[in-house]
Amino acid sequence: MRHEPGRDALERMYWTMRLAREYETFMKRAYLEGKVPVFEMTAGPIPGEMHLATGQEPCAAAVCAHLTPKDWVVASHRAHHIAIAKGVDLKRMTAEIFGRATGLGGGRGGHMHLSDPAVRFTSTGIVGQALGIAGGHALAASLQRDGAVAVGFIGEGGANQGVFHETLNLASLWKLPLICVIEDNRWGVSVAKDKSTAIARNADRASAYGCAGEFVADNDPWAIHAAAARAVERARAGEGPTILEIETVRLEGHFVGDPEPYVPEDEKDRRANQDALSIMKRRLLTEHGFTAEELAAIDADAAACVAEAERFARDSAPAAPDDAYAHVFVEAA
Ligand SMILES: Cc1ncc(C[n+]2csc(CCOP(=O)(O)OP(=O)(O)O)c2C)c(N)n1
Ligand SMILES: [Mg+2]
Repeated sequence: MRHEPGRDALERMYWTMRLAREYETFMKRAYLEGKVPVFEMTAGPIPGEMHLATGQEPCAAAVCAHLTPKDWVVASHRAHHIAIAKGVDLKRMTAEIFGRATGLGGGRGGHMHLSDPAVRFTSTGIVGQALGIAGGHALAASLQRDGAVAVGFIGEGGANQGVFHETLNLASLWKLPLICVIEDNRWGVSVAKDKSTAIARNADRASAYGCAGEFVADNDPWAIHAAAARAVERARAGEGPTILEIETVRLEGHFVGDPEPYVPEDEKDRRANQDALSIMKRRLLTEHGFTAEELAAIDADAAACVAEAERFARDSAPAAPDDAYAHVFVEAA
């Protein structure tokens, strides 16, 4: 397995990151429809909360670059970039978020309950729980000896949940093919990591479980790609789990509509220069021989995919209220 991404892998990673960014730009616009000037959570085409992963795209694109269709991915409440990187059907995902009958879950779950069994992707709004579910997939893969690995994506806040300890303890004991990706964006809603977490690096917790731990600084797609390659290799070789802690940046608020009064001004200023997508684009042009035309074609392709998904969702019928109890109760015999 290549630790240094070749041209095709770089193109694929850029495409994935670009698609995720394009998608979330659209999502923010659509979510705010009907909600401005007065923010009202139930107004407009998308009800409920909306969490964007703008800025965190490399975590998903560079990790999922190593996965095959048989591998499992579980994401948290900030799931769009990960769903896209695992190949979830964009049209049906958008319809789900819009509450349409053509959605992945018939429009019942919405943005925080995205699930696409066809590509072995699911998500949960319960903080930290993605790791527990991924641990279950890893146990199944281990028992079935099918060579699959499971990746659970959580935030640094999720790493302080009990499920983190329980899952990593057993996964390490049983040498399960599990990768725990921690997207460390420094914030759990408005709580800074240094106010919630006793140690600086969550990857250091690996020593408590006897598993591997890797820390990747600066949201760097190349470094994430290399560390993820090692983690997947270990998992497939039966060497057990890896905690892969990635220092990333949340460029938007915790949810759309969060004015972030708690983020220091100098951090907001710094963020302006920490956009991994712009940095990657610059590096592809200056260090990797990509042309501006090539990247513009990828950008246009991503925009077209998003436009198609938006059209599909808006043209679909809403989930029927009469259908609300389907899949919830069974008839008693
Ligand atoms: C068990 C649980 N507790 C609290 C919440 C409410 N909540 C949603 S997101 C969040 C913060 C999560 O922070 P982090 O894990 O760092 O992820 P991030 O939002 O930064 O991606 C909280 C407390 C929840 N969804 N589940
Ligand atoms: Mg966080």
